Order: sequence, then C-alpha cells, then structure tokens
Amino acid sequence: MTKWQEVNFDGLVGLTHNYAGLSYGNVASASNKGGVANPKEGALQGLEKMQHLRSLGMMQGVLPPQDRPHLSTLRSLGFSGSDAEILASAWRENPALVANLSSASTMWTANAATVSPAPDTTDGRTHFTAANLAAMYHRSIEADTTARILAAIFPKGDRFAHHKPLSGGIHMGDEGAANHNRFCADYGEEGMALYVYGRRAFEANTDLTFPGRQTYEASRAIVRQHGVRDGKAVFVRQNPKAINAGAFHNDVVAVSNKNVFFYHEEAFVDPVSLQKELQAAMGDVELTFIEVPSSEVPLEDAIKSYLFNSQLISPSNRGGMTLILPKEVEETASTKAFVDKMLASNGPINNADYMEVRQSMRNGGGPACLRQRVVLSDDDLEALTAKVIITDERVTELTSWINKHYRDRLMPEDLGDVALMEECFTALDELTQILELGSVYDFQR
Ligand code: SUG
Repeated sequence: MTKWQEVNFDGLVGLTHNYAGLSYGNVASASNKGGVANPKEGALQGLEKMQHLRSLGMMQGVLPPQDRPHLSTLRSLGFSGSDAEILASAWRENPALVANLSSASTMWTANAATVSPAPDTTDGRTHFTAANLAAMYHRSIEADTTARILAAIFPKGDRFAHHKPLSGGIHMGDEGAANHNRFCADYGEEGMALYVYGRRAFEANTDLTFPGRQTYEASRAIVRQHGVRDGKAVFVRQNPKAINAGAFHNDVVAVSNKNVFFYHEEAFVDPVSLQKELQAAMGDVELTFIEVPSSEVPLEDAIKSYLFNSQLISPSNRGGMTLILPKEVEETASTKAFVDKMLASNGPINNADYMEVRQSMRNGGGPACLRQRVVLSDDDLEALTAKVIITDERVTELTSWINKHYRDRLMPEDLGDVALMEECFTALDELTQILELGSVYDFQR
C-alpha cells in the first residue's frame, strides 16, 4: 500500500540575514530594526530544528536561500556595470533599496507557495503556486526564483504541476501556505482546506490599520488553478483586529494538523459559524477544535510569543500530536500555562517541544514560518530531482558549509559591502552543488 507522509521543507537562513525592519505590520520586524543579526547562528538554529523533527521520525527537507543582493532587480532598475559597480552605485544612491533587495526573507518558506497535495486535486497531481508576496517590496522579488527552485525539486509532469505566481500586484496579493490550512483524516486521504484572507481586493477595507496581505481573490484563483474539488475549499476573512494587533499572516493565530484546528478566539470574527462550515465540508471525519480564549491568553501574548506559529505534527515515533514551539512561548506566563494545561487535558496534543529560533523570531518568523508542508507518497519521494531531503550526510555537509561561509555579525549598514555579496554568491554556488539543484539563481559566476 502506498505510504503518504507530510514532509516539512524548511528554509535555510541566508547569509544576509539582518534586521532592517522592512515589514510594516510585523511587530517583531519593526521593533528589532537596526539590531545586530547573527546569520551563522540563525542558520544553525534552523538546522537544529530540522534535526529535532528528524529525531521524532519525521521526513525533513530543505529549501535553499536566494541570491541577495538581488542584482537582477537592480539591473532592471537601470543600474549597470560590473556586479561590484552596481552594488556600490545603488548603495550610494539608495541604501534602503539595497536593504530591500538584500533581505534573507526566503527563509520563511511557509510563504514560498501554496501546495495542494495529490489526494485533494481533480487531476491527482500535487499543485504548486509560488506566492507573489506582492504586499511587501522586499518579498515580491522572491517568486520567480522560488518557482524555479520548486520545479527543480518536484519535476513537472504526471506527479507535480506548477503554476505561475499570480499576476495583478497587491490586488492578487498571495502569501502562500501561511494562510492555508489543510484538514484530513490521514495525509493520503482526500482533505479539505481553509483559505484565510485579510481583505477583498476591490473594497476599501477601512477596518485595517496594517496591511491585509492575502486577498480573497488570490485565494480563489489558487483553488481554481489547482483543481481543488468543489465543496472542499472554505474561505474566511481573518479578524481585522488580529491583523491590526500584528498577525500579518493567519499562521500567527492558527495552526492545523490532520483533523485538529488550534487557534485563538480572536483569529476569526465568528468562530462558531466557521466551525460549522468546516465540519460540513469535512463530512464524516470529525474535526477537533482547540480554541484558546482571550481570557487565558490575550491576543497580544499570542502574537508576542508566537504560540500558534508552532508546528503541529504527528511524529511517527510518538503517539498523538506534538507542538514544536518557539522558546518564547515557554518564557511567556500565559502561553506556558495554557500549553501545560492542554498537555494535561488528555486531548489530541500530548507533547510540546520548545525550540530556539530567536534569530528568525526577531524578524517575525517562528517555527511554522520556517517550513513548507508537502504531503508526498513514497513514489513522489522517489521522483524528486534534487538532494533536498535531510540525511546525516547532508547535515554534515550543510553544517560545514554554514561554518565556512557565514558571518556571525551583520547590521543593515553592512549590506553595501561588496565582499558580503561575493561571499553570498560563492556560498550559493557551492550549495547548488551540495543539493544538486542546477541553475536556479539569477547571478552569474
Ligand atoms: O513577511 N519578515 C517576514 C516574516 C514572515 C513570517 N512568515 C509567516 N508568518 N508565515 C514577513 O514579514 C522581515 C524582514 C526584514 O525586516 O528584514 C520579514 O520579512
């Protein structure tokens, strides 16, 4: 019998990881602006998390960082000359532009794409749409390279289908899987999905003070092009209050696994109606809702600690479900108390593991932001065309690659440094060989 499993593909923290405060509406990114980042520590923390999931019997994949600074964008804006000349003149003229084109934001692979697995689509293929990330300039440059990387890993054909990132700018703003929850009895069975949007494209949305990045129209388009079955997609607007409090993606206030939905009371305007709608779309499989009341965990604590930006997984060597949480949840009294109470309650979630991912957290990225979930069969895994599944050998290679190339101190004022650009391109060149990715980047060597 075919075995299906959920594989987490984590983004490797890139060499230019820094705190430039680029994401308006992302509280952590704004409040850590100008701080000192440690890209090496960030990359090693990410690898540690991947290793932890492997120790629980999970299959783990990795997605590479992208080439930063993104010189091809600078070229398209009229900068010319050698790579060094382009960077130097852009830095002289507009350091903020260079900062935007240097962000290591591709580490948050939950935003890389929306993936509809084969059991859920009419043609029985797994469908990918790389997210256009149109809401934030520094992220809008990710999509083309992301699409190339995904196609290099999941070959186009009778198993995997790839769609172009949605065009249409912020009207079709698409932030990928961060606003997508799939429910199922088991990974290989037909599922149902919830698409959460921040706003409608053609309405004023005067209730939002921070950007509602994902539009309803974008989510609808994804469902159409992926061939998700009728009745198996539910659409709901995220509570504007949650967005205005800093939940710029739904995965800051909700997470699901199989038939369990764990979310904050204020994540949705009308959670009771949503529960009914989800259960109706799910059919015979009973959903379990774990709603965290504001009286126990205020919305602000949930957003500050990233309680819901946890990975909810079904480890193969532990019974039940495990939450992979950021350490910040353990350090926040209300969230720690809630998790302890939940573990003692005999519910479906019976383990909580706290991970140190602070380099990413300071830019608003918790454990769940750092991973893209892809449900794959054994045959799908056989068909992958790059060496992106983590093995002991790959961990050794990646650890020495990080130690060889990464800096342990980086500030926004370092981003004009031509040496940093060279270090980044040299390292990525080597990484494409380690992961056997082929030519997915824009820079020339
Ligand atoms: O898009 N931060 C990211 C964090 C993304 C988190 N992803 C999910 N919730 N799935 C963002 O706001 C900050 C980068 C900077 O300031 O350099 C940033 O892009």
